[in-house]
Parts: sequence; structure tokens; C-alpha cells
Amino acid sequence: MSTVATDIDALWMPFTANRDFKKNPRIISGAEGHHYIAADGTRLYDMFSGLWTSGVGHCHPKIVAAVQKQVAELDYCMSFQMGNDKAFALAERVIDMAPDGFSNAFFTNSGSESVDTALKIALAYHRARGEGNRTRLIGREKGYHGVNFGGMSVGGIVPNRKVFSANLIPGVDHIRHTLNINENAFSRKQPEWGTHLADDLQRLAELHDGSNIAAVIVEPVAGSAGVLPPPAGYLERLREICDQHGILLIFDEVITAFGRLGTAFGAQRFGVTPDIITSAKGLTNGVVPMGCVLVQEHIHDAFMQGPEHMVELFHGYTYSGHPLAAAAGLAVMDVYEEEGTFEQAAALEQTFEDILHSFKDHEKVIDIRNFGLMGSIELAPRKGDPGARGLEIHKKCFWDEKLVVRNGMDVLQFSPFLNSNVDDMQQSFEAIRRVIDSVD
Ligand code: PXG
Repeated sequence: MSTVATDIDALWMPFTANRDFKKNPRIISGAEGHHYIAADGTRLYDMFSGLWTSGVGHCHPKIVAAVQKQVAELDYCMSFQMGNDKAFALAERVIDMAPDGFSNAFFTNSGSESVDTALKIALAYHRARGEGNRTRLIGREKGYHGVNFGGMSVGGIVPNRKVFSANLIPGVDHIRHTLNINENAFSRKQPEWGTHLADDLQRLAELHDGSNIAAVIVEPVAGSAGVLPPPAGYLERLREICDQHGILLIFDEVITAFGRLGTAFGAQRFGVTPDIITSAKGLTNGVVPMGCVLVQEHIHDAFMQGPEHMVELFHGYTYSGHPLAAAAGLAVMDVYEEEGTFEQAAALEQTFEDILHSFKDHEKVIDIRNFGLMGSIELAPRKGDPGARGLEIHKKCFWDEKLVVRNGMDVLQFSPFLNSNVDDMQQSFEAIRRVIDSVD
């Protein structure tokens, strides 16, 4: 049996221009620390730390060893009406790091599943409390909450929704997004303008009557839309309006949890506590797929009623709390603690911000945004050909500079390793400047 493809056509790649990719494929067969290794042995520096996933680097020896040990000890265990030891241990570890008031963790296998799980928990919570009329869900324009039907419906990325428009779940509204380049171009960290946009939630509460709204979901810092930090005071205002109307606040922390903002959770960095948190990515450093929904005690308690032999929540996945994922997660939590990963990330934030903003006067750059170790450089689109400049830069970085740089249309996105070395960061951005200079 060969493990090398003779024809790469069989794989339908996700979120990829398949035909274009297959003409000149970028295939990776190894990784070590901060580098990917291509099939021909070329080493490429990863400026996106996986896909916002791999904060402590690839193939971390401690995580590798934990997964290797686990696969030989307990490969799989049914998670319904029984459970594996590592899943319980990981839930306890994650809850210990969570903001005050959080008591329970529900495991999924991805960010998309975490989001759909959180939306279902919100609806079921209200029903369990006799407020089954609270059925409306609120998302935000430009929000990314994965690709399942719930997350797509509350999400606000137009191309992801367009083809499925008629099948999005009913009863969903969106508040406006907070991107405004005219007002806020080149703001560092949180922009000043835009706090009032949180009042859109108040308007929707007045329109529908707040008593019909179950939950609002936002990313504390929107990631996929091109890194949009919340305006100063915005998240606090959302929290206030939710409290006023009994609406649950869900933070989608699939990107922002586990050190990306220099704290365990974005909620702690902003000092705003939601009712539910969704996470994935950094939970296992991307090593084994896993997501997690964290809930406050009052939410969990609302379900714990009725006959004790009855299932309280009819929801779960075959692989919820999978032993390999849980073992990876436990090793990752050890690494975070032993290496001081969140402190490392916090210490890098200012340098990263300064390097990014050194692109401010570049003629092709129209905005730069950053918060924690999330950053973006937005380029002016080529006339009549939006997205072409961004994709060309991604490819040129890969082939000419041996750098992995993610582009969303003409926005270059950066997710440095939480334990990056400053020289690598500086050199990578020098290379990016050469590439931006060299394209049309
Ligand atoms: N919520 C958020 C906030 C995310 O960033 C998901 C949910 C879905 O996670 P899964 O594991 O189902 O993919 C994500 C995923 C990008 C990019 O270019 C980011 C994601 C996915 C694809 C592209 O920034 N994040």
C-alpha cells in the first residue's frame, strides 16, 4: 500500500481553489517546531501557527509522547453512559482556567460543533426554565462561527451563506459588524469609534421583545473576517443589554481562547464574562481535533432536574471527549503551564504590534489591525480583481520566501506562535515586505 498519492485529484480540498491549487500544489509532509517541511524537504516558516491552532509549535515532544502513549493504552471508549478518565481530567483542567462562575465543559470535535452545541444548549436552557418562548438567536455581520447549519446561520460571512440562503435556520437576526476603515484605520488594539454599534442588540430586543431572544453570539475579536478587535466598551455594552433582557451572551473563543490574547480566555483579557464560551483549536494545539463548550453553573444546573435516570441533554458526538484528543489536551495544558505560554504571548504582543504597524505608510496598505497575537494587514484590492493580490502574495511567500501566510481575499492574516522568537518574526515580516513590494 502506498502512502504517496500518484494522482492528487481524489481529494476535494476544503476552502480551497481546487483547480488552481492542483496545477501547482503546496503539499506538506512534515513539521517541526515553527516550520512545516514540504515533500522535497524544504522548510517553511509558519506565520499562521497552523490555522490559529498550534500556539506552542508543531510536533511538540511532550504532546507527541502523550498521544503515542494514549493510543496504545486506550484508543477509543464510548462516551455515552460511560466515559474515559482523560476526558474527566481535561474538563477539570479547562474549568480551572476558565473565568469565575464556569462549572462544566461539554466536548465536541471542532469549532463548528462547539458553536452548534452552544446554540442548542442556549435554547434548551431557556426551555428547561419554562422560557421556551426564547427561540431567537442573534449573530453579527462578518462573524464566523463555523460551517454547520447553526453556525452558518448566526455567522455573517456572505460567501459562506450565499448558496444556502433559503436553508439557513429561521429566527436569526444580525447586529452590524464593527469594521469601519474610514473611522478607525490603523488603530492599535481596540478602536475608539464604534461602541454604539452594540446598541443594535437593544434595537432587536425592542423589535422582537427581549423575552423572545435566547442568545447572542460574537467572537470577542472577529478572526476570519480579517481580525476585528471590538471597539472600546463594546463588549461591556453587549453584556449590559443581555443582562437587561435575560439574553445569554455566548463568546465564540475558538481562536481567542488558550493564550492568543495573552490570557487563558479572551473573556479574562476584556474583563467581560459571557454565559457560554465555545473553544477548539488551542485546546489540543491542533494535534487531535477537539472542541469544547464551557457553561456557567446556573446554565448547567437548570438541566439537572427531573428523574435522575433520564438523559438531561439529548446531544453528543460519538467522539465527544475522545481519549486521544483528551490526552493531547492534558499534555497541552501542562505545556501552557510549564512553559508559561500565555505570559510568553503577552510579552510578544507589543513587538508584534510595532512590526505590523511599520507597514502603515506602504502605498498598497489601507488598514492594519491587531489585538493580542492576532493581526492583519489589509491591502487595497487590484482594480476589478478583488482577492487576486492577496492570493498572489500567499503563493509568492510560499514559493519564493518559504513562508506560510494566510490571506482572506486581500487581507493578510497573522497568527504568530505564542512562543515565537522575535528575530524570526522580524525576518518574516521583512520577507513579506519584499513580496508586497514585488506584486502588482
Ligand atoms: N468559530 C470561530 C471563531 C472560528 O474561528 C470556527 C468557529 C469553526 O471551527 P472548525 O474547527 O469547525 O473549523 C472557527 C474556525 C481563517 C479561518 O482564515 C478561521 C477558521 C476556519 C477557517 C478559516 O481565519 N476558524
